[in-house]
Amino acid sequence: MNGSITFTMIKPSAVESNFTGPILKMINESGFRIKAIKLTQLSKERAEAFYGVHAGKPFFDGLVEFMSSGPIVAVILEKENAILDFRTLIGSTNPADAAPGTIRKIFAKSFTENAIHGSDSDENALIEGSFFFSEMEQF
Ligand code: IDP
Ligand code: MG
Repeated sequence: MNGSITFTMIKPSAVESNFTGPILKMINESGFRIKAIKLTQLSKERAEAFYGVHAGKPFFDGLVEFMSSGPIVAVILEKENAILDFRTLIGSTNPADAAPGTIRKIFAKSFTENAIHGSDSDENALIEGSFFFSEMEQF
């Protein structure tokens, strides 16, 4: 888990609230370099596939509904120790538990609408990045 690449999505509520710029600024100022970026929207089917590991959990339907409700910004990021440093920068999944100064603490609306995604392993960064970027294998 000490590779130099991670994948993130700025989630629909944060894009809708015009937080894309401020969030990317925090990411850059924390030492991450943008390798690829795109504004796009997930269909319900693609949101279900992306979050397939959570299928059947009580929050799954609401998560899929939310994640397909509007545009997201998908980003490949590079930094030494990318996975763990990025998870630290975004904070806990539940923004109520997120540390002060973290992206989720500052920009989240709720547990589900928690502003941003971050990959949890090198393996998942590759899978998730490839979900949006055909050139992922090059990074
Ligand atoms: P992560 O995004 O911090 O890796 P995961 O457990 O992988 O957290 O969950 C994926 C996403 O599903 C979360 O970011 C959040 O949007 C949503 N989620 C997870 N657990 C809950 C919950 O208990 N209630 C509501 N939404 C949840
Ligand atoms: Mg996760």
